Amino acid sequence: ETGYDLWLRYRPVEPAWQQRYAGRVSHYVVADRPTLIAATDELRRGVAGMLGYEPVGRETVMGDGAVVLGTGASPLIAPLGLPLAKLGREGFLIRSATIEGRRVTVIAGNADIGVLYGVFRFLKLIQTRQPIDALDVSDAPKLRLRVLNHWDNLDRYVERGYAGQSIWDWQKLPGHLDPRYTYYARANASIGINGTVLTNVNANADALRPEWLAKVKALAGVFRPYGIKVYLTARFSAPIELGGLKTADPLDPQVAAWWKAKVDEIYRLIPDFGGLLVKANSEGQPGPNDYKRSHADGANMLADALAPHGGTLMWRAFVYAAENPDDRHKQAYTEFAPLDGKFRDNVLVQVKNGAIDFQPREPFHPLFGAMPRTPLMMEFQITKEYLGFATHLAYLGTMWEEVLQADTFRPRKGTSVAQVLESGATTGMAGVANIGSDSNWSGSQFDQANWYAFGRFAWDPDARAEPIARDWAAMTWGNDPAVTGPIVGMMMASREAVVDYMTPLGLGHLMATGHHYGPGPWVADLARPEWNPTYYHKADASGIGFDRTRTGTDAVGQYAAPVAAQFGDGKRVPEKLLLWFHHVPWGHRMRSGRSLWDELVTRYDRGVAGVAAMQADWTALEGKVDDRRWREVRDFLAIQRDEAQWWRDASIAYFQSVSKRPLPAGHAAPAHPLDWYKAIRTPYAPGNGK
Ligand code: BDP
Repeated sequence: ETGYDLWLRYRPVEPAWQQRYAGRVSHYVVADRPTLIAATDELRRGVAGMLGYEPVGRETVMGDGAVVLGTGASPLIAPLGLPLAKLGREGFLIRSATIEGRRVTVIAGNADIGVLYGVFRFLKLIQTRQPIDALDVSDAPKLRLRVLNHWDNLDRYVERGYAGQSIWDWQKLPGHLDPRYTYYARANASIGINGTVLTNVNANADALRPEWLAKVKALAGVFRPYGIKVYLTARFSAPIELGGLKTADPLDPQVAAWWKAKVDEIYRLIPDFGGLLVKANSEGQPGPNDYKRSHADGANMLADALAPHGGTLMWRAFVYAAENPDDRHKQAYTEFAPLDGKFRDNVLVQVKNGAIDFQPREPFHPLFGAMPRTPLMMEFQITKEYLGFATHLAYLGTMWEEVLQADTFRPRKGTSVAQVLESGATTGMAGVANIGSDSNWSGSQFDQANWYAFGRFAWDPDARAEPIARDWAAMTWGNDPAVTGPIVGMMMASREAVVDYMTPLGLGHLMATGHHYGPGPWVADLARPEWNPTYYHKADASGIGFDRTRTGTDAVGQYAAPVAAQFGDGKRVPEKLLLWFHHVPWGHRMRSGRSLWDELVTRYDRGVAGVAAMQADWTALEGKVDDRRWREVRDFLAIQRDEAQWWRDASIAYFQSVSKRPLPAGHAAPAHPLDWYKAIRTPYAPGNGK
């Protein structure tokens, strides 16, 4: 196995289960609309793989074991009076029922897409060996937009992508539709993803040219039956670059007219086009600020062009400016919070989970809860830009759960980030994709779990990481508890291990220049202060950490008062965020009784030990999982082990040069002097392609 099959492997079930399941899926009742055809195709494929025979399609119920698929309006389902109303357009219901005296399983939705989602859930029950004899399952997504953001350039280079080239083979589109596109759509539909932004947020206006739109239209055609809409990124200066205008000022009527015409053109080609995503005035991208207009001015102009077509505008809040001397943590909030209520109804402001940039651990972004009159959507990064790329095993489910369950205290105690996302008319979650043309899709077997988990959290932000890991492990590695048990254990501990060996105790952004891979806590020579690791850790002879308390930059002041009080109090702040918010003396007594310095060293070692433990668990699985995937994971864990040690040694060597403290007893000195680590030029590591 290469991993290409993802979690849709559909391998044969054990004989005892085969007997239990087979009687329940003897045939299915046919349907002829595209999404229902996709649903029945999937049912056939899944049953053929797992139960060893192809169920046939019939016009009506022919006997026990029929699977009846359709909407509440279908003649066989309507008389059952199923409670579909509250499930919305994408929800579904799976119920064991009797039709014409026969025992059947009904998979119903209000729309065809619900039926497709229901089929995937039904198959998952078999994949995870649940009984299917007396089913009454209903579910509906809690968020409306569940989208992948591909940071894919038109030349197929994927920014921060570690899984090969972009899967969009633009050169062969629209003439050739790679079967991989359909597989991609199936995989996404299986976890409820219903949108895909095809192009990089660092946008190229060319994507909006007619010849590219023809390619986009072809992809949209493949994805449509699977309930997936396509979106594009809009380069704010496109009216100049493509339209020959002198300005891209959002308040200039000619500019607005250009965008309106462009959007109309897109919808003529793709009537169900999803909308646009914009990165503006951020890291060199053009935007409304270039014309002294606000982000709301820019967003609303584009939103107005999309509104007549039902399109959505996603506008990113990831901004920090070179000219702004303020703590980078504060800049997005400072710029966006005052714009609350100023955006059109079809705008979603897309906010990263933390205020800096996808670090292994960040506190939740203070904008969540701070813009009650503006729909906010979450942006998670599935691709592991700051967590060791594809080779390091880090299951992100635990990180996302931590953020989603954080209490914003806005408007009151008990309002989690998840609840903020779920409130409001338009809701959504975006995930920066980790998908590429590698045979395993995501660059590593375990990174598939992050794609999978993203879909599950977008469907239900209140989901929990562990059951998701269990489902993924069973579907991806088989149902033997002796295999899934250790795998889930590895996954659940993995991200904390990365935090420990890279950025423990609330540190962040400590990587060397040019990539976001190896350690470089000493780097202090980059043009913009906030690009330097020293800006983030502020280690000096007196201590380490970024003072964001009231007497520091007062970033804590952007949180609700009780959160600010907790984060701002050195005694109450969770230790895992201590150095994010406080500059702390090296000798500070930690909860463990150790000094901060000793604790820091202990954490680094704990991280390395965590990787060693994963290696041991994986070694014990040899022969229990297929050889090729087993070896790939083994190799990657060995790389991760070496690099965890590198992070640990380089970081300790550097911080010791500042703290001037001895290592605590039992903790080995770095293998080399500091200069040795400083001299390392990270071997090829993909950057941002700029
Ligand atoms: C950073 C990446 C950069 C992205 C940027 C963004 O390093 O490549 O363009 O975020 O989100 O994490 O816009």
